[in-house]
Amino acid sequence: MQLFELKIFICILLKKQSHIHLGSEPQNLNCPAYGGVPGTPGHNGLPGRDGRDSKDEAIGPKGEKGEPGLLSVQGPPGKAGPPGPAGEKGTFRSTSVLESLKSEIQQLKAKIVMIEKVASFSHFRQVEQKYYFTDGVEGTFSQGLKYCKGFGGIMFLPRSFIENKAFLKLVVSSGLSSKKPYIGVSDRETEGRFVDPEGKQLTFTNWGLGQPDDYKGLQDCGTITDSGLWDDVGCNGLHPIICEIEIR
Ligand SMILES: [Ca+2]
Repeated sequence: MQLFELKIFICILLKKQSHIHLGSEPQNLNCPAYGGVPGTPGHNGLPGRDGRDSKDEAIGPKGEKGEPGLLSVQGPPGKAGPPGPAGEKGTFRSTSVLESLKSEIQQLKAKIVMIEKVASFSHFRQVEQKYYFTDGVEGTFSQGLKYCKGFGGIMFLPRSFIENKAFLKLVVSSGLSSKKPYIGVSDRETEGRFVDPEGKQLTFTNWGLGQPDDYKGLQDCGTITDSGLWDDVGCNGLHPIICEIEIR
């Protein structure tokens, strides 16, 4: 052992003895040292403080988008906006429906009035929308036309076999069949050309055999016999008047 190494050994020995026997901190003995083998690297230290206080003001990258907030949390209402432009004029559909209903009610009331009027006669019969009625009054053909018109109807005129049959039943049931009631046909305007009360050509006829014969040139108005067949007679004779009215 060389002298330098011996000094080091003695110095270290003194340090240990001082620590063991005296229990005191090792004395500051300046032992000579020499370069030895490098030790193993120490552990990493604790993380440093956050960088808020750093003078480095560099801004970090933008964070991820957060979760949406609670829907139930509603902010206070905003200020009222300016009034919008005026809307288009409405269709008033409810008004038109109401007017339609009023019109239907008026029509129903009118029908009821007419039916009550027909029912007030001593004899009446209904075929579909047509009502035939009479109270047995007798008159001339012209009086009959006026009479029926006064009730809003016309002198009865069968326009089909069904109507002719229904009319005959009314005539029989009212006890008027033997008196040959007038029907609304005549050829007063043009001989041989029988027309209805409105002057229109007939679409249905039920003349008896050999009729109309215009007997002695004095028969221009139609009647119905108790067999349901038609016969032309004089227009000034008195015969039962039967009217018809169509109620839709
Ligand atoms: Ca005749």
